[in-house]
Amino acid sequence: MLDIAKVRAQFPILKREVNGKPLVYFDNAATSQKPQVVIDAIVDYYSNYNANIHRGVHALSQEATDVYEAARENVRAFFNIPLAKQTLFTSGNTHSINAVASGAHVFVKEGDEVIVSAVEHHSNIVPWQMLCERVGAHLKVIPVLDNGTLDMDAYQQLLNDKTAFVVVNHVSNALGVTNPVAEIIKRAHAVNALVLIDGAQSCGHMKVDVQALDADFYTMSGHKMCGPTGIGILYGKEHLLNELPPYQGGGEMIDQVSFEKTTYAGLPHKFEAGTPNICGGIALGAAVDYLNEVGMDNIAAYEHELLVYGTEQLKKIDGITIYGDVPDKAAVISFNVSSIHPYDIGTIVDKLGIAVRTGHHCAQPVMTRFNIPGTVRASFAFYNTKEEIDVMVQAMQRAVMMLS
Ligand code: C6P
Repeated sequence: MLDIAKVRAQFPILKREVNGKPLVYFDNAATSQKPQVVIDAIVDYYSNYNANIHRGVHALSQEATDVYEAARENVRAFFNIPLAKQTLFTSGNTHSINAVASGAHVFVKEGDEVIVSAVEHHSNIVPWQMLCERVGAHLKVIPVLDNGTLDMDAYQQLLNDKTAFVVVNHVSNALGVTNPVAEIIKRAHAVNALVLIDGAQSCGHMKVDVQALDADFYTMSGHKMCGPTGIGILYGKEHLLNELPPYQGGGEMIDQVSFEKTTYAGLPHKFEAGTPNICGGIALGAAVDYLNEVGMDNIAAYEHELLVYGTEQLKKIDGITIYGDVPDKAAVISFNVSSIHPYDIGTIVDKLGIAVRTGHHCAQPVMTRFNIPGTVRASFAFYNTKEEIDVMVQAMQRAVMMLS
């Protein structure tokens, strides 16, 4: 059970007003808010032990290195990643996916097939399209059914001995639907294909165990799980990370450099060229500690309660269409009302202090599939309340009245 008043008190931003109204922040799928402990970790690093890591023998450098590596260990345990060296720090989910796709010519050859789903974010489409163009492979798409779930029969039909990679998000950011990733992985492995799961919308909202899923690669963004922007995680199976060429060359990722030949460092450094986002890594470690303290099961259960309540209340609005209204989903509600443009609704509710996202959510193929320009998207977090949902629904009703 969550003590919501206590939880909310830990997020300073929730006390502010927007346009003269108490902030109702329902844009958590874009980025989560940050608890005081994460803000404190950032201030503490820059105030007390700012130094570059893995480089200096001096005390500050060692202190920063220790805290940074302890943060990596926190993140490792949070996702049940076997080893710290498989827990790679990146700048975010987009970077993590690109790091795999840019070197994936070692796994995907000319004539091979890469399967993506129709509900992917652009960052889990475009890098794979680029790979396919580079190596002469073919991109195949798992279609989405009218209810927002993936067509698993069609997926089965797509799989064959040319399938080299399958890339799917755990939770769709455009619809909120949770995809059956364990089953997707199992079927892909049956044809010896590798699988990358984009965890941008699952991380921080549900318990994720990369080993139980048997994912080959799993990607996340720190800013979606109470951490800062500019930090993310790439998990990969050890033998695959060893095979994957480095994404960037530079300091820290090398073993020996000469003009004749350079050899690379081992994991995780091979993929961490240059001075990393030290503060971001440390703050993500603090975010993970915080989420553990609140409890991922508590978070998932409470957010589901918000989803059920929010869906019920929004359905009272005449002319509403919710996309992806299925039981197995995260606390994300994507909808339109009659033929009103989502942007117009978003603009009016913003005047009432309510932050929702409108538009295509960087998932244009989803919008094309449903023949819409975009949606209004309300996405909840564990620091939101049913009272805030009531405020949003009233505001939506007012906006619809004004725009009808
Ligand atoms: N979706 C949203 O409002 P980055 O920007 O690298 O942190 O994450 C990219 C990304 C990849 N996959 C999925 C499923 C995502 O939801 C996102 C980010 C935000 O929906 C910003 S566009």
